[in-house]
Amino acid sequence: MRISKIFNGCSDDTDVIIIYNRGEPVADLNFYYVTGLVHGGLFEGSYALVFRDGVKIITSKLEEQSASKGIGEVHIFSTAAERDELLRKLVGDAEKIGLNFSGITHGDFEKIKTLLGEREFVDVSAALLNARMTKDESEIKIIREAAKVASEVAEIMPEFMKEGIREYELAARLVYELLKRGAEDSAFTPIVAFGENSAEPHYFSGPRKLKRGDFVLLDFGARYKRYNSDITRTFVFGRASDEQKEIYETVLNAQKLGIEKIKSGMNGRDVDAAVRNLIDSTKYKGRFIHSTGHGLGLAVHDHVGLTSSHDLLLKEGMVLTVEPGIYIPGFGGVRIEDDVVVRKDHAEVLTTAPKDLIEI
Ligand SMILES: [Mn+2]
Repeated sequence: MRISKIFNGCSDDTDVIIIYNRGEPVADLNFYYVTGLVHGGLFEGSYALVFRDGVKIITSKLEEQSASKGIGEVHIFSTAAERDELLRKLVGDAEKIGLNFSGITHGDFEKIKTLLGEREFVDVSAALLNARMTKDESEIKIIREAAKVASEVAEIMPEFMKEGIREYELAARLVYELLKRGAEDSAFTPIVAFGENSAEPHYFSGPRKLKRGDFVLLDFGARYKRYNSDITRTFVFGRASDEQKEIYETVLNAQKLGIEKIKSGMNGRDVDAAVRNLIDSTKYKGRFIHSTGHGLGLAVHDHVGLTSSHDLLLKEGMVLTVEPGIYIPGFGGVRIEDDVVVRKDHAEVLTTAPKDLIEI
């Protein structure tokens, strides 16, 4: 199924797609997509050869056990020379070879060209991205699990919000609670922002201590079986002021409207416009300074989502975030984010933590 989706986006005479996973920091997530290898292993320096009738994995002895849990035929090497030889042998006389030009280093491309000699190399990065955009039910099941872990953590975090705790202490607790619940990792460096720091959408966390009256913005996710969730909740430590309540209610209404608008056949640009217009019709006009949402999957930013700068025809099985915010420099900001699956007539919401304003 995944293979035919990918080849549908390639020219008819493409013989094989070679995915080379160098490993961090240039891991090619497509390696995991085509092999289904979601149960561990690093697979550094490994190849997945995607033929129309199946996948062949070339990986090292270190990964032998994990490799057998995927869907490909596994070939093991002990030395770099053996790996080169396996690649030459398994690619055989394929003439037209697809590569992920967006995920391979120039050096690795040159190496493959040297190893395989005179062939035609074409870019199949768009075909890979397109195939990955609509998730199959096995992928959705994993993301649902990742979302469940993140939701549970979002729900219990107020317990740990005490006067004087520092942002990075709360971030450490947050990551601990994720892993304790079975996340294999934090999906990304969590954002823990108190007070005025919450006005910066991509803040991380620092030594700022929690004070009465602060907004507490938590944006984080769980990585589970290589897939990610992404959730944001904003709290008020103490009693919320009228201004804080007004900002919060405006964001919440906009976020709910965004979720209501999502269904298959809708344009992501129109969802973004509806959310943005709601905020811009209030005194917070112009304070929503990023896109409404992004695609979510093996990558946290898996593909373009709900934004004014791109058309995106929503299709069943797409997984998107919906995360409007309002940011007032020097004062603070609110963002509320959920993960949803595009269904025929609605959006299925995967993140379940409460969204009404919580005063701690
Ligand atoms: Mn997000």
